[in-house]
Parts: sequence; C-alpha cells; structure tokens
Amino acid sequence: MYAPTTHLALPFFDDAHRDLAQRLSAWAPEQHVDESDDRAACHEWVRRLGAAGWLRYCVPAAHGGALERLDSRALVILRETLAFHSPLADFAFAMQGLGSGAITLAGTKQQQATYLAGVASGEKIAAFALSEANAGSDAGAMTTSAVQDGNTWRLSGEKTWISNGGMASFYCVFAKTDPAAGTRGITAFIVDADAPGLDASQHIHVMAPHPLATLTFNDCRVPASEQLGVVNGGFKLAMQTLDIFRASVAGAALGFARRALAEAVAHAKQRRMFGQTLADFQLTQAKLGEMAALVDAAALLTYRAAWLRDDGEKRGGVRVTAQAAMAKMAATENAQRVIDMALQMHGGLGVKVGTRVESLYRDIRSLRIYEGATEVQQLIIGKSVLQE
Ligand code: COS
Repeated sequence: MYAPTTHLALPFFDDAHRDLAQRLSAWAPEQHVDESDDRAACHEWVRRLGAAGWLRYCVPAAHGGALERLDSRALVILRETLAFHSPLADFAFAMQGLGSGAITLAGTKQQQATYLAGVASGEKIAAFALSEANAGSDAGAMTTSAVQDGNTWRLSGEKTWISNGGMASFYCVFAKTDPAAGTRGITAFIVDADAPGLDASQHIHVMAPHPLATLTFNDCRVPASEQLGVVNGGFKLAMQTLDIFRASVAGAALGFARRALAEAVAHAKQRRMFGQTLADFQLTQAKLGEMAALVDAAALLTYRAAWLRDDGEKRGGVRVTAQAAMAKMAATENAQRVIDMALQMHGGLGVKVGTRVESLYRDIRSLRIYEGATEVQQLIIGKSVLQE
C-alpha cells in the first residue's frame, strides 16, 4: 500500500519536500523488518534509516545533516510517511531527533561534533530523559538532582518512560541543579550509556511494544564538559526541543490516520453484504466522509505549525508553542477517532490480532499522552489565547 501524496501540492511545501516525500514513499514499502521483538526491530530500523540517509534530517548540515538546519516540514513528512508504513520505523526515526535535539539547539561545538554525526548515520542511538514518576505533565516538579563536584556533576534520582531506555548510546537528561528554583533550577546533561552509576536495565512493557525503560542514577558521574546549555537553563531547552518535535508527533498521528482511512476504503470496496459492497451503503460513505475531513483538518494544523516554525527560523526564530500544541492535540485526537471508525468498519476482523487497524488502535493511544498529553496541550493553547 502506498502513502498518499496529493497534499504535497499545498503551498506549505516546496520542491525539496516533494522530492523527499516521493523518495521516501518509494523506499518505505520495500522495507520488510521482522518486528516481533521491538528492541531488535528498532536497532534494525535505525541501521536502515541511517544507511539510506533518512536520519540525516535529524541533525543540521554542519554535522552530517541533510539540510542546513532542522526543518519541521521535512520532519513531519518523514514521520507521516514512516508512520503510514511502520509505527516502529517512525519511533526509531523520531527518537534520533528528539534525543539529540537539545544538542543541536544548545550543544557546544565539541558536543555537537561528538554526538550528531553518529546520530545521523545511525551509529549512535539517542534518548531524551525528562519524565519522572511524579513529574510527567508537571515537568518542573522533577527531583532527579545534579550536584557539582569539582570537574564532574553527580546525578541522583530516577527517570521513567524513557524511550530507547536501555538501548540508547547516550541520554539528554534534565536534572535539578537548584531545587528551590522550580523550572528555573533545571540543567541538561549528556549522559553516556556506560556512565558509572547509570542503570537502564528496568524495561517497561506497553500495549504497543516499543523500547521504554526506567533510568536509575546512583551518584552517576558526568564530566563538566557534558553539561548541556547553561546552568539552570534546562527547562526552557526541554520546552524548545519539544516545540520542534510536537508538530512531528502530529505528523506521526496523521500517518496512522491516513493508513486507517486507506485500510477502511480498501475494505469497504471489497467487502460484500446484503447484495452490494460495504462502500455502496450511505452509512459507510458518511463515515468515510467524516474520517477524511478529520484527517485533512489535522493535516492543515500540522503543516501550518511546521511551516510557521520553518518560516520563523529564516528571521531568527519565532515561538510556535501554541500552534504546535494545537497540531499535536488535534492530530492525535482525530487519529484516534479515525482509527476507531476504521476498526468498526472492519467488524470482527478489526479486533483480530494481525489486522492493521487492530495494531493501529493500540499504536495511536500513547501519542495522546507522550510529549505533552492532550490536557497539557489544551493548557498551553488556553494560556496563549488568554495572552492574546
Ligand atoms: N519555549 C521557551 N520557553 C518556554 C517554553 C517554550 N516552549 N515553555 C515554557 N517556557 C518558559 C516560560 O517562559 C517560563 O520562563 P520564565 O521562568 O523565564 O518565566 C518557564 O519556561 C516556565 O514556564 P511555565 O510557567 O509555563 O511552566 P509550567 O511549570 O507552568 O509548565 C507546561 C508548563 C505544563 C506547559 C510544561 O510543564 C509542559 O510542557 N509539560 C509537559 C511536559 C512533557 O511534554 N512531558 C513529556 C516528556 S517527553 S515524552
């Protein structure tokens, strides 16, 4: 099944995006990765995505990237197309970007040289470690601490829900350096997987399997040279990183929704009942109409958020927090509805393990939670509306 490309004619995109989408749409269906073991599959996806050059869109050109700087529209196209074919391929791609985004934004020349080229080639696997058991939506409430001790930082505490945990080569970790200062007392660090005192062996199993783990920092020593960005500037750095990648989460949700719609259309055209096809029923046509409109509404918000950020970058950068939040909220929520309708249309087949809509039904669920739950996005948008 091929991912649709007609939306690429929209003025949000330029010819480089269209070319990227065409090449990726031809490459992705040719990949047949055994996904029965999620960790082995993600290793394989990172290897293939690196070898084919797709991971180069996760870092800037100065460090082996495909484009001069991170391009939100390219990230959206990549995630949308990969998600259409394989949620794990999308996951493997996305984490290389999210896990190294803070280094691209705030890393020293030395840090960028050490990590980014490996991310682009797939030799290094990246991870982003912000959440804690009691600090998910309220990221500022984290308690993992970092204390300076001569030329090293000593990290203690626990991070959880860390994608690529136990698989990553390095983690961008956010820790409290001034516990009394709330969000203004957090600093970011690059922690190598083999850092003494780091344990990432506690894996977490979820309904749509992908690599996740809890990280324990037990007086974990990190050289001062691995401090990322300024002391106590970590919260803003985390939010700026999320601003870039939230629109791409919307892209992934869009890919899932487009796939569910395509599966529904294919099924409705061939399934016969009461002497006609499912597609001949007005009830089916109405549902497909609703699904298509939900997909397009999500697409427009997603492409707008990505375009606004890329356009703003040309002028030194603009804040697109609210627009990215709208895209993430609408695309993930709409995708859940579209997938549910596609599953219903499949009848009993829809809940049979191995049917694509069945796995999509599980795959979409976590996107409404991670990188800022729908409720957090509503809060961000609401605050912004009040400020206008
Ligand atoms: N870009 C730059 N700066 C930002 C920012 C952004 N997108 N968002 C917030 N900030 C800044 C604010 O300007 C504020 O700066 P000052 O201290 O100079 O005033 C500071 O960060 C704190 O902002 P705010 O008061 O809005 O923080 P809150 O603690 O109220 O948190 C939410 C805001 C809920 C939006 C934030 O905690 C959040 O996004 N949570 C979800 C986190 C998340 O996505 N978790 C999943 C982890 S990845 S799987």
